[in-house]
Amino acid sequence: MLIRSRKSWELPYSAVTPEPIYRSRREFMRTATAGLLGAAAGTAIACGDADSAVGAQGRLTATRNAKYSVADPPNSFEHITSYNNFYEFGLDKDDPARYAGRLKVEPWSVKVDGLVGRPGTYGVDELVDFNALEERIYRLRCVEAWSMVIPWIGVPLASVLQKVEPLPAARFVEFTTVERPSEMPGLRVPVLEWPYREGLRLDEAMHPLSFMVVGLYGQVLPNQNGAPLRVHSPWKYGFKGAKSIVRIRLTDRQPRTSWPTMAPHEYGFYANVNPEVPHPRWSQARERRLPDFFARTPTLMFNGYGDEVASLYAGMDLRRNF
Ligand SMILES: Nc1nc2c(c(=O)[nH]1)N[C@H]1C(S)=C(S)[C@@H](COP(=O)(O)O)O[C@H]1N2
Ligand SMILES: [Mo]
Repeated sequence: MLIRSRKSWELPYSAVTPEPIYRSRREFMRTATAGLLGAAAGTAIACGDADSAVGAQGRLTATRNAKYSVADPPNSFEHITSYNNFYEFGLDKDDPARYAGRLKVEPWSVKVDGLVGRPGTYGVDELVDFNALEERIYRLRCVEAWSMVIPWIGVPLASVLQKVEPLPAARFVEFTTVERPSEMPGLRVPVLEWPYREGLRLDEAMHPLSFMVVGLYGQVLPNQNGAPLRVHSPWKYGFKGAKSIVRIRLTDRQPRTSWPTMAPHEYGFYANVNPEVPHPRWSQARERRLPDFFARTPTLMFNGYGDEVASLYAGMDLRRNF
Protein backbone atom coordinates (compact mmCIF):
# COMPACT_ATOMS: atom_id res chain seq x y z
CA MET A 1 0.00 0.00 0.00
CA LEU A 2 2.64 2.45 1.07
CA ILE A 3 4.71 1.79 -2.01
CA ARG A 4 1.79 1.92 -4.38
CA SER A 5 0.56 5.24 -3.07
CA ARG A 6 3.93 6.91 -3.57
CA LYS A 7 3.64 9.82 -5.93
CA SER A 8 5.72 10.20 -9.04
CA TRP A 9 7.59 13.22 -7.66
CA GLU A 10 9.00 11.03 -4.90
CA LEU A 11 10.60 8.70 -7.41
CA PRO A 12 14.24 8.73 -8.38
CA TYR A 13 14.71 10.82 -11.51
CA SER A 14 15.69 7.78 -13.54
CA ALA A 15 12.41 6.02 -12.82
CA VAL A 16 10.26 8.66 -14.45
CA THR A 17 12.66 9.68 -17.16
CA PRO A 18 12.29 7.82 -20.43
CA GLU A 19 15.00 7.58 -23.01
CA PRO A 20 16.92 9.28 -24.41
CA ILE A 21 17.65 11.17 -21.18
CA TYR A 22 18.07 8.08 -19.05
CA ARG A 23 19.85 5.30 -20.81
CA SER A 24 22.38 2.96 -19.37
CA ARG A 25 25.75 2.81 -21.04
CA ARG A 26 25.39 -0.94 -21.35
CA GLU A 27 22.17 -0.50 -23.29
CA PHE A 28 23.72 2.13 -25.50
CA MET A 29 26.67 -0.07 -26.38
CA ARG A 30 24.49 -3.06 -27.21
CA THR A 31 22.19 -1.09 -29.48
CA ALA A 32 25.10 0.55 -31.21
CA THR A 33 26.72 -2.83 -31.85
CA ALA A 34 23.49 -4.29 -33.18
CA GLY A 35 23.26 -1.39 -35.59
CA LEU A 36 26.74 -2.04 -36.92
CA LEU A 37 26.09 -5.77 -37.30
CA GLY A 38 22.79 -5.11 -39.04
CA ALA A 39 24.38 -2.65 -41.43
CA ALA A 40 27.17 -5.08 -42.29
CA ALA A 41 25.00 -8.14 -42.76
CA GLY A 42 22.10 -6.48 -44.53
CA THR A 43 18.67 -7.96 -44.94
CA ALA A 44 19.83 -11.58 -44.88
CA ILE A 45 20.22 -11.33 -41.12
CA ALA A 46 16.79 -9.82 -40.66
CA CYS A 47 15.09 -12.64 -42.58
CA GLY A 48 17.19 -15.27 -40.85
CA ASP A 49 16.21 -13.90 -37.47
CA ALA A 50 12.54 -14.00 -38.33
CA ASP A 51 12.65 -17.61 -39.40
CA SER A 52 14.89 -19.03 -36.75
CA ALA A 53 12.84 -17.40 -34.00
CA VAL A 54 9.72 -19.26 -35.04
CA GLY A 55 9.29 -22.24 -32.83
CA ALA A 56 7.59 -22.22 -29.48
CA GLN A 57 4.99 -19.74 -30.64
CA GLY A 58 2.12 -20.69 -32.94
CA ARG A 59 1.86 -19.69 -36.57
CA LEU A 60 -0.88 -17.36 -37.77
CA THR A 61 -2.28 -17.19 -41.26
CA ALA A 62 -2.82 -13.64 -42.42
CA THR A 63 -3.30 -11.85 -45.70
CA ARG A 64 -0.87 -9.05 -46.38
CA ASN A 65 -2.70 -5.79 -46.81
CA ALA A 66 -0.63 -4.07 -49.47
CA LYS A 67 -2.24 -0.72 -48.69
CA TYR A 68 -0.27 -0.59 -45.48
CA SER A 69 3.38 -0.99 -46.19
CA VAL A 70 6.49 1.07 -45.60
CA ALA A 71 9.41 1.76 -47.90
CA ASP A 72 11.99 1.01 -45.20
CA PRO A 73 12.71 -2.65 -44.39
CA PRO A 74 11.10 -4.04 -41.24
CA ASN A 75 13.17 -4.50 -38.12
CA SER A 76 14.14 -8.08 -37.42
CA PHE A 77 11.92 -10.35 -35.31
CA GLU A 78 14.79 -10.63 -32.90
CA HIS A 79 15.00 -6.86 -32.44
CA ILE A 80 11.24 -6.23 -32.24
CA THR A 81 10.96 -8.82 -29.47
CA SER A 82 14.04 -7.90 -27.45
CA TYR A 83 13.84 -4.08 -27.34
CA ASN A 84 10.54 -3.26 -25.68
CA ASN A 85 8.67 -0.87 -23.46
CA PHE A 86 6.41 -2.80 -21.10
CA TYR A 87 7.02 -1.20 -17.74
CA GLU A 88 5.00 -3.84 -15.89
CA PHE A 89 8.05 -6.07 -16.47
CA GLY A 90 10.72 -3.47 -15.74
CA LEU A 91 12.16 -0.24 -17.08
CA ASP A 92 15.08 -1.56 -19.12
CA LYS A 93 14.47 -2.34 -22.75
CA ASP A 94 15.43 -5.99 -22.27
CA ASP A 95 13.34 -6.57 -19.12
CA PRO A 96 10.14 -7.47 -21.02
CA ALA A 97 11.91 -10.15 -23.07
CA ARG A 98 13.48 -11.49 -19.88
CA TYR A 99 10.38 -11.60 -17.67
CA ALA A 100 7.25 -11.60 -19.87
CA GLY A 101 7.39 -15.38 -20.23
CA ARG A 102 5.88 -15.49 -16.73
CA LEU A 103 2.64 -13.94 -17.95
CA LYS A 104 -0.06 -16.56 -18.35
CA VAL A 105 -1.95 -15.57 -21.49
CA GLU A 106 -4.24 -18.59 -21.72
CA PRO A 107 -7.06 -18.56 -20.88
CA TRP A 108 -7.67 -14.84 -21.41
CA SER A 109 -10.80 -12.80 -21.16
CA VAL A 110 -11.63 -9.18 -21.83
CA LYS A 111 -14.29 -7.30 -19.94
CA VAL A 112 -16.28 -4.95 -22.16
CA ASP A 113 -18.38 -2.38 -20.37
CA GLY A 114 -19.63 1.20 -20.37
CA LEU A 115 -21.62 2.61 -23.26
CA VAL A 116 -22.04 -0.55 -25.35
CA GLY A 117 -25.06 -2.51 -26.47
CA ARG A 118 -23.39 -5.83 -25.74
CA PRO A 119 -21.40 -5.58 -22.49
CA GLY A 120 -19.87 -8.74 -21.09
CA THR A 121 -16.80 -10.88 -20.73
CA TYR A 122 -15.34 -12.06 -24.01
CA GLY A 123 -12.70 -14.54 -25.05
CA VAL A 124 -10.03 -13.26 -27.46
CA ASP A 125 -11.50 -15.17 -30.40
CA GLU A 126 -14.94 -13.72 -29.72
CA LEU A 127 -13.53 -10.23 -30.27
CA VAL A 128 -11.02 -10.99 -33.02
CA ASP A 129 -11.97 -12.89 -36.18
CA PHE A 130 -8.95 -15.15 -36.67
CA ASN A 131 -10.19 -16.04 -40.15
CA ALA A 132 -9.83 -12.41 -41.22
CA LEU A 133 -6.31 -11.63 -40.03
CA GLU A 134 -4.30 -9.05 -41.98
CA GLU A 135 -0.61 -8.33 -42.03
CA ARG A 136 0.16 -4.62 -41.99
CA ILE A 137 3.61 -3.14 -41.98
CA TYR A 138 3.46 -0.03 -39.80
CA ARG A 139 5.95 2.39 -38.38
CA LEU A 140 6.13 2.62 -34.59
CA ARG A 141 7.42 5.95 -33.28
CA CYS A 142 8.10 6.00 -29.55
CA VAL A 143 7.77 9.30 -27.69
CA GLU A 144 11.40 8.65 -26.64
CA ALA A 145 12.47 9.47 -30.23
CA TRP A 146 13.32 6.03 -31.55
CA SER A 147 11.35 4.15 -34.17
CA MET A 148 10.94 0.76 -35.80
CA VAL A 149 9.09 -0.81 -38.70
CA ILE A 150 6.97 -3.79 -37.63
CA PRO A 151 4.95 -6.36 -39.64
CA TRP A 152 1.96 -6.67 -37.32
CA ILE A 153 -0.87 -9.18 -37.64
CA GLY A 154 -4.35 -8.29 -36.50
CA VAL A 155 -7.75 -6.92 -37.43
CA PRO A 156 -9.08 -3.37 -37.66
CA LEU A 157 -9.89 -2.14 -34.16
CA ALA A 158 -13.22 -0.98 -35.63
CA SER A 159 -14.17 -4.61 -36.32
CA VAL A 160 -13.66 -5.44 -32.64
CA LEU A 161 -15.67 -2.45 -31.42
CA GLN A 162 -18.51 -3.12 -33.87
CA LYS A 163 -18.99 -6.55 -32.28
CA VAL A 164 -19.87 -4.95 -28.95
CA GLU A 165 -22.02 -2.19 -30.46
CA PRO A 166 -20.98 1.21 -29.11
CA LEU A 167 -24.02 3.29 -28.10
CA PRO A 168 -24.60 6.67 -29.77
CA ALA A 169 -23.48 8.49 -26.61
CA ALA A 170 -20.03 6.81 -26.63
CA ARG A 171 -17.24 9.23 -27.56
CA PHE A 172 -14.09 7.58 -26.17
CA VAL A 173 -12.71 4.12 -25.61
CA GLU A 174 -10.45 3.16 -22.71
CA PHE A 175 -8.12 0.15 -22.73
CA THR A 176 -6.79 -1.38 -19.52
CA THR A 177 -3.76 -3.66 -19.31
CA VAL A 178 -3.65 -6.75 -17.12
CA GLU A 179 -2.27 -6.18 -13.61
CA ARG A 180 -0.77 -9.32 -12.03
CA PRO A 181 1.95 -8.54 -9.49
CA SER A 182 2.98 -12.20 -9.19
CA GLU A 183 3.73 -12.39 -12.92
CA MET A 184 4.84 -8.79 -13.57
CA PRO A 185 7.83 -7.73 -11.45
CA GLY A 186 7.75 -4.13 -12.74
CA LEU A 187 4.45 -3.47 -10.96
CA ARG A 188 6.46 -3.11 -7.74
CA VAL A 189 7.82 0.16 -9.08
CA PRO A 190 5.18 2.91 -8.89
CA VAL A 191 6.42 4.62 -12.04
CA LEU A 192 2.90 4.86 -13.45
CA GLU A 193 -0.54 4.55 -11.96
CA TRP A 194 -1.29 0.84 -12.44
CA PRO A 195 -2.99 -0.75 -14.18
CA TYR A 196 -1.71 0.85 -17.39
CA ARG A 197 -4.60 2.65 -19.03
CA GLU A 198 -4.78 4.17 -22.48
CA GLY A 199 -7.55 5.50 -24.65
CA LEU A 200 -8.64 6.93 -27.97
CA ARG A 201 -11.39 9.19 -29.15
CA LEU A 202 -13.98 6.89 -30.68
CA ASP A 203 -13.46 8.26 -34.21
CA GLU A 204 -9.71 7.59 -33.84
CA ALA A 205 -10.43 4.07 -32.65
CA MET A 206 -12.82 3.47 -35.56
CA HIS A 207 -10.34 4.88 -38.10
CA PRO A 208 -9.23 2.17 -40.55
CA LEU A 209 -5.58 2.59 -39.50
CA SER A 210 -6.23 1.65 -35.86
CA PHE A 211 -5.27 -1.98 -35.49
CA MET A 212 -5.98 -4.64 -32.86
CA VAL A 213 -2.78 -6.66 -32.91
CA VAL A 214 -2.56 -10.39 -32.14
CA GLY A 215 0.69 -11.31 -33.87
CA LEU A 216 3.80 -10.25 -35.71
CA TYR A 217 6.08 -11.80 -38.32
CA GLY A 218 3.54 -14.52 -39.03
CA GLN A 219 3.20 -15.79 -35.50
CA VAL A 220 1.27 -15.32 -32.31
CA LEU A 221 2.23 -12.13 -30.49
CA PRO A 222 5.10 -12.67 -28.05
CA ASN A 223 4.22 -11.69 -24.49
CA GLN A 224 6.73 -8.84 -24.41
CA ASN A 225 4.86 -7.20 -27.30
CA GLY A 226 1.53 -7.37 -25.48
CA ALA A 227 0.01 -10.85 -25.91
CA PRO A 228 -2.66 -11.83 -26.46
CA LEU A 229 -3.96 -8.54 -27.79
CA ARG A 230 -2.77 -4.93 -27.96
CA VAL A 231 -3.64 -1.83 -29.92
CA HIS A 232 -1.48 0.10 -32.38
CA SER A 233 -2.53 3.42 -33.95
CA PRO A 234 0.53 4.20 -36.06
CA TRP A 235 0.11 8.00 -36.26
CA LYS A 236 0.41 8.25 -32.49
CA TYR A 237 3.32 7.79 -30.13
CA GLY A 238 3.78 4.16 -29.17
CA PHE A 239 2.53 4.59 -25.61
CA LYS A 240 -1.02 4.97 -26.94
CA GLY A 241 -1.01 1.25 -27.74
CA ALA A 242 -1.96 -0.55 -24.53
CA LYS A 243 -0.63 -4.09 -24.27
CA SER A 244 -2.21 -7.28 -22.89
CA ILE A 245 -5.68 -5.73 -22.75
CA VAL A 246 -8.19 -7.05 -20.20
CA ARG A 247 -10.82 -4.34 -20.33
CA ILE A 248 -12.39 -2.19 -23.03
CA ARG A 249 -14.67 0.53 -21.74
CA LEU A 250 -16.73 2.91 -23.86
CA THR A 251 -17.42 6.27 -22.31
CA ASP A 252 -18.69 9.79 -23.02
CA ARG A 253 -15.73 11.42 -21.22
CA GLN A 254 -12.05 11.50 -22.05
CA PRO A 255 -10.51 8.74 -19.94
CA ARG A 256 -7.84 9.49 -17.34
CA THR A 257 -4.92 7.58 -18.83
CA SER A 258 -1.65 6.56 -17.19
CA TRP A 259 1.00 8.74 -18.86
CA PRO A 260 -0.82 12.10 -18.79
CA THR A 261 -1.79 11.37 -15.18
CA MET A 262 1.86 10.81 -14.24
CA ALA A 263 3.21 13.86 -16.11
CA PRO A 264 0.47 16.03 -17.64
CA HIS A 265 2.90 18.59 -19.05
CA GLU A 266 4.92 15.95 -20.85
CA TYR A 267 2.37 13.50 -22.21
CA GLY A 268 -0.98 14.50 -23.68
CA PHE A 269 -4.07 12.44 -24.32
CA TYR A 270 -3.81 12.81 -28.11
CA ALA A 271 -0.08 12.02 -28.43
CA ASN A 272 -0.14 12.43 -32.19
CA VAL A 273 3.38 12.20 -33.61
CA ASN A 274 4.30 15.82 -34.26
CA PRO A 275 7.86 16.97 -35.09
CA GLU A 276 6.86 20.58 -34.35
CA VAL A 277 5.87 20.04 -30.75
CA PRO A 278 8.90 19.13 -28.66
CA HIS A 279 8.67 17.07 -25.53
CA PRO A 280 9.61 19.47 -22.70
CA ARG A 281 12.91 17.63 -22.28
CA TRP A 282 13.84 16.75 -25.86
CA SER A 283 13.09 17.57 -29.49
CA GLN A 284 10.70 15.42 -31.51
CA ALA A 285 12.02 16.70 -34.86
CA ARG A 286 14.14 13.62 -35.52
CA GLU A 287 14.18 9.99 -34.56
CA ARG A 288 16.66 7.15 -34.22
CA ARG A 289 15.62 4.48 -36.69
CA LEU A 290 16.70 1.40 -34.78
CA PRO A 291 18.66 -0.82 -34.85
CA ASP A 292 20.99 1.95 -36.06
CA PHE A 293 21.21 4.07 -32.93
CA PHE A 294 23.03 6.82 -34.85
CA ALA A 295 20.58 7.12 -37.76
CA ARG A 296 18.77 10.38 -37.12
CA THR A 297 15.98 10.64 -39.65
CA PRO A 298 13.39 13.44 -39.72
CA THR A 299 10.15 12.66 -37.93
CA LEU A 300 7.10 13.11 -40.13
CA MET A 301 3.86 14.79 -39.08
CA PHE A 302 1.43 12.11 -37.89
CA ASN A 303 4.32 9.68 -38.38
CA GLY A 304 3.78 9.88 -42.14
CA TYR A 305 0.06 9.00 -41.97
CA GLY A 306 -1.19 12.59 -42.35
CA ASP A 307 -3.08 12.00 -45.60
CA GLU A 308 -5.24 9.49 -43.78
CA VAL A 309 -5.70 11.08 -40.37
CA ALA A 310 -5.15 14.86 -40.51
CA SER A 311 -8.88 15.46 -41.09
CA LEU A 312 -9.64 13.94 -37.67
CA TYR A 313 -8.08 17.04 -36.12
CA ALA A 314 -9.43 19.77 -38.42
CA GLY A 315 -9.77 23.01 -36.48
CA MET A 316 -7.92 21.70 -33.42
CA ASP A 317 -4.87 23.41 -31.97
CA LEU A 318 -2.34 20.56 -31.96
CA ARG A 319 0.01 22.42 -29.63
CA ARG A 320 -2.66 22.69 -27.00
CA ASN A 321 -4.04 19.21 -27.71
CA PHE A 322 -0.62 17.54 -27.81
N1 LIG B 1 0.80 -2.08 -20.70
C1 LIG B 1 1.74 -1.38 -21.33
N2 LIG B 1 1.57 -1.08 -22.63
C2 LIG B 1 2.51 -0.37 -23.29
C3 LIG B 1 3.69 0.09 -22.62
C4 LIG B 1 3.84 -0.26 -21.24
O1 LIG B 1 4.84 0.09 -20.58
N3 LIG B 1 2.86 -1.00 -20.65
N4 LIG B 1 4.62 0.83 -23.30
C5 LIG B 1 4.15 1.57 -24.49
C6 LIG B 1 5.23 2.15 -25.26
S1 LIG B 1 5.99 3.52 -24.58
C7 LIG B 1 5.59 1.69 -26.51
S2 LIG B 1 6.74 2.52 -27.45
C8 LIG B 1 4.99 0.45 -27.05
C9 LIG B 1 6.11 -0.53 -27.43
O2 LIG B 1 5.58 -1.66 -28.08
P1 LIG B 1 6.55 -2.85 -28.50
O3 LIG B 1 7.36 -3.24 -27.31
O4 LIG B 1 5.66 -3.94 -28.98
O5 LIG B 1 7.44 -2.32 -29.61
O6 LIG B 1 4.12 -0.19 -26.13
C10 LIG B 1 3.28 0.68 -25.40
N5 LIG B 1 2.33 -0.08 -24.60
MO1 LIG C 1 7.05 4.53 -26.30
